[in-house]
Amino acid sequence: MAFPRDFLWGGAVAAHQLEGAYAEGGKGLSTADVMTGGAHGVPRKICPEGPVEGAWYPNHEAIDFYHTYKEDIALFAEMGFRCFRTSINWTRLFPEGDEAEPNEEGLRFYDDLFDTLLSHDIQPVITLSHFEIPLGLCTRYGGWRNRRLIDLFARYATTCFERWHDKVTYWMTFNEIDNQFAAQNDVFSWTNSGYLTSGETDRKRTMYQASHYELVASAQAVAAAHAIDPTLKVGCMCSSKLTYPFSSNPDDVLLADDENHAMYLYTDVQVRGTYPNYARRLFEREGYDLDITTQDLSDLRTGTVDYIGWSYYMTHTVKSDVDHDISDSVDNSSSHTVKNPYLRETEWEWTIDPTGMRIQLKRLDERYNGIPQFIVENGIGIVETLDEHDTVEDDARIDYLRSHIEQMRLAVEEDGVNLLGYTPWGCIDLVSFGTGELRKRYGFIYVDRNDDGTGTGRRFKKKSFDWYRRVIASNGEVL
Ligand code: BGP
Repeated sequence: MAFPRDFLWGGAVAAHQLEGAYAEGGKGLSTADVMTGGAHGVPRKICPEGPVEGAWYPNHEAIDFYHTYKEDIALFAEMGFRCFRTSINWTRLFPEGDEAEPNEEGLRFYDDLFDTLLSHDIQPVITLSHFEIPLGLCTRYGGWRNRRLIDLFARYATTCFERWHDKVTYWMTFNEIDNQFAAQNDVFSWTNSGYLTSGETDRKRTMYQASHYELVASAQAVAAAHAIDPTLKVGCMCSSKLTYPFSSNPDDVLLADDENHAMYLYTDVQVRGTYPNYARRLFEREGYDLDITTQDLSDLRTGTVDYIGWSYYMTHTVKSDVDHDISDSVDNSSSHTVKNPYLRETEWEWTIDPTGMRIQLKRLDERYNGIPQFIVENGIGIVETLDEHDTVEDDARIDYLRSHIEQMRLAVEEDGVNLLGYTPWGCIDLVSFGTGELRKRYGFIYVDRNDDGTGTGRRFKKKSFDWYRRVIASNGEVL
């Protein structure tokens, strides 16, 4: 038997991508609520002054999970989910981000959500900040470039641990903390940092400063969780950026090695509790002169994580004699990126590379002496419509997930990797983060809702629904 008996099969979502009800229950505005929909290659844009009349904000209603969660969770239970990863909308608890006391109505929503999950024997797996922060913290303090956010996050995190430590065992602090630097242009800044780049002169320094404050905040949260309840498991969450050399040319190999630091810098700090030498040298060389105190370094040492949560969608390939101009890029891709001739791609040009998942599992296992890992996102976005039988024959999704689960099994069985669980992304169709569209679908459950606002909101089981149910029922034996 490859997977442990208690392996956490489930699915993953993020609050602002499915809850909707963006202004209900005393909720304040978050950065995600003022981010326009992108679509067709147009970058999404943050409107710091608040939602603009006529602009398209897909997550304002999303799939209305705020009102439908009981029915949706019943469907997850039918698939046999053992866990469900979602995030807490920080602004349901602290509408502006810096209130002294949390909003009771927001707390009650999550009380009920977690109780509903537990009544179906589904463990909540909770991310505290998934690519959003209260807009107030962004406009008043400049988001994570301000040290003040460490304390404000600590208050939010402590509120959550105190309230739910007996309902939630597995926590993550920041979603994809290594995805800090999205905006190369001056249009917006996305991900978890919540600072606006407009007028920014030294964006990379700001990025490392903001991520340092987040790393300290994360470490303090880990320590606080353990003090409140030593049985809590708090992980980091990174986006796998596995990068291959294009050839055996040592220059390509060396380059790929360095590019892999884009993720490992963050796991190194959070697992080992100290900045690696290559990061220190980078800061010195670039003259970043970051605000890093002795107390910060001690906090990092104390608050090391219990496991590594990570997302896996694709791999990258780099070539040393290629150097594209990426000044307009809105993601954090490398200027040395080339196509990998061995890999197919999705409609969004994301490579499909199941073996890469096993390679990354092995690397993290070797780098961090067998630390527990949790694959908390994986999946394929596809444009889909309901057929005449009110279903979607999503064989491409089944193939994608099957091939990844096979590699995961090999990593556990052959390589001895300590894997806690697997939660495919977007287990129910939701708003895509990158494009802001509903048409990029990931779910086992189809939601009848379209980007132009039409649709009944009804839920339909895709072909993959039954397939995944059998996977879980057989503990990964029947694929
Ligand atoms: C990850 C994010 C998720 C999710 C996923 C898929 O980076 O953590 O929030 O959105 O990517 O990406 P997209 O929605 O752009 O297809």
